[in-house]
Amino acid sequence: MDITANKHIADWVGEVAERAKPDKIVWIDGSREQIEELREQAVLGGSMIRLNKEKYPNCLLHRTDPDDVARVEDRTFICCKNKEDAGPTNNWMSPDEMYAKLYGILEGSMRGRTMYVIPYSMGVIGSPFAKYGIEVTDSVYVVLNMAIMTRVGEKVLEAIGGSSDFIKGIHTQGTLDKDKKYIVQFPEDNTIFSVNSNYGGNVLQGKKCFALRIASNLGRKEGWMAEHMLILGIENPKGEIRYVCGAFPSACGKTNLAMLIPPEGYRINGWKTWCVGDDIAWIRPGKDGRLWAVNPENGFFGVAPGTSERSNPNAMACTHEGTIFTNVALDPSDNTVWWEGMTKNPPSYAIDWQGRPWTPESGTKAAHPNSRFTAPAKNCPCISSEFDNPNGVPISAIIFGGRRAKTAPLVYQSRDWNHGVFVGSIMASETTAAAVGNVGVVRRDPMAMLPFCGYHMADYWQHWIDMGNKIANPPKIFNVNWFRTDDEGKFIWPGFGDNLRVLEWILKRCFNEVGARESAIGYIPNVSDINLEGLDMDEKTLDGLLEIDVDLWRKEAEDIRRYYGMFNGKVPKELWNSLETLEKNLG
Ligand code: GTP
Ligand code: SPV
Ligand code: MN
Repeated sequence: MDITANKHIADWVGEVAERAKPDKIVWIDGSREQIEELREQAVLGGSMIRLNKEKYPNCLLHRTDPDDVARVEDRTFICCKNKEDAGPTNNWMSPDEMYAKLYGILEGSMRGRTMYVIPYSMGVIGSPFAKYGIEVTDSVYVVLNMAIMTRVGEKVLEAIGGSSDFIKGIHTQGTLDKDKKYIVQFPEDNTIFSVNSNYGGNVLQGKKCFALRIASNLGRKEGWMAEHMLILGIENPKGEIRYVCGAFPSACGKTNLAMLIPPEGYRINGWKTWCVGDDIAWIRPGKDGRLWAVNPENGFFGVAPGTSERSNPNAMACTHEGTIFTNVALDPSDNTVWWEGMTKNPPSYAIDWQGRPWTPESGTKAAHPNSRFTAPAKNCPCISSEFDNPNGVPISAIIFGGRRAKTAPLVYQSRDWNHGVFVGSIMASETTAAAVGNVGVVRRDPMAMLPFCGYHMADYWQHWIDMGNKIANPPKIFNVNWFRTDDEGKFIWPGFGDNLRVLEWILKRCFNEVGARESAIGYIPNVSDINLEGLDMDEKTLDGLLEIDVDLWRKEAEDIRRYYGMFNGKVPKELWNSLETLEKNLG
């Protein structure tokens, strides 16, 4: 491939190499042979383990440094000229200061190593949604994961042509020193730096760094939206396929909903589900006045623990070929993988995610709670036939959701688009192992974008309001909560496949096929309108799941008022209006 054809790319790669001083530069051409060779090299070099060739053909296991297992939100920065533009929810440093720091870390960091240059596309190459990037990295792990998660290689260079319109990304593993770890977005320069990490969302830059933090800035400028959302097609017995997007915070059920299998009663009647995406949606207004969405990724970087033949057989099927596992346990008896929740009975002996001997009596987790699989989207048995459609799919509903033990009901519908934006802006959820820090603490995570919005959060809400004004047929906006608990702390709603019962109501609402009750927070289903057939749940329990505790919601409204106060008077008036309506409704 002609690597010097684009002077902007060649000059920039040369400049990075001059600083990082790698022994060798390798351009990723996207060929099967090159990827195979790098996989073999990783296995021979000891950084990856090849799994059972019959049960897991072409699958590898990787273990990260024990201190480098998740996204690091306190080390993630948005570096734009004015601090105000990053807003109160992002870490900020001036670009000059940050570049100086990063170039200091980059200097000579690849000595003795190979620098890989990965041209990649987010979205189908050539699609009106597609955006291109070049990530240079000294990590084979990054190359092999990016080759699954994105479309890589020569075709991307061809699409970029002579243009300077590509996102520059630099990654060096460095020393993995926790205190010198930086994940940095420079939205004004379309540049990304990840240093001293070699984990998932920190370093697979196409994902959170580009497709959300940088892309949210591009979307704001260009009139589209970059969202932390799954995309799911739901086919009813008449053969109509309707699409929904769902924004749930990290490790709160996007992958599971995106691959759900209808309950038996639904399957018999002809219901089917089609996965378009499990983590990120790029959304644009179409000529028909609807919103259209694509999944810019090409694979799944899914949470392993809890994934089983029972909870998510589609995800299990995804992982049986060409998959990279990160920080799961190894069952050495047959060289296969295991994680908590995969099977009822754990293996009697395993090698844990840190490479140590493990037994069920060890009292520790065999797999890290944020262990993941990187699987090609094409492996998914229910992958949508629209997956590669360059124009995406039309969206009927947007669904927000999170982990709330009490406050949020199973489902409710916003009164209109602006009220829906309010519902998204007040999302709160218990934190999970997807990011380093406390787990199980409720925090506000607007639109599931708290860690991913690349500019001022209140400007982002304004962008949502503006988008609503631009589209004639906006999707209806809902909120769901699969995670309400009983007095013993157990989930009341069965979740997973049974979530289709709620989706059915949501879609009926979108097409005016069912009524609803008005409540203080929005429209709530009539209990008889959620299909409980084949489910071991009575209407009284369902009624409890739909209950709105006025005292809790009054406290919630107070907290929202406090929360909005953080944004320096920039919260859109439409959202204040919704808050006032809520307060009034609660009395
Ligand atoms: P990221 O990839 O981090 O953005 O996460 P995600 O939103 O795709 O989360 P995922 O679907 O992987 O779910 C994470 C965890 O939530 C797993 O432990 C699942 O078992 C659990 N989970 C998912 N859906 C449900 C549900 O409907 N009910 C319950 N109780 N748990 C669920
Ligand atoms: C998330 O944390 O939301 C993920 C995993 O999807 S990571 O790619 O590590 O960000
Ligand atoms: Mn995610």
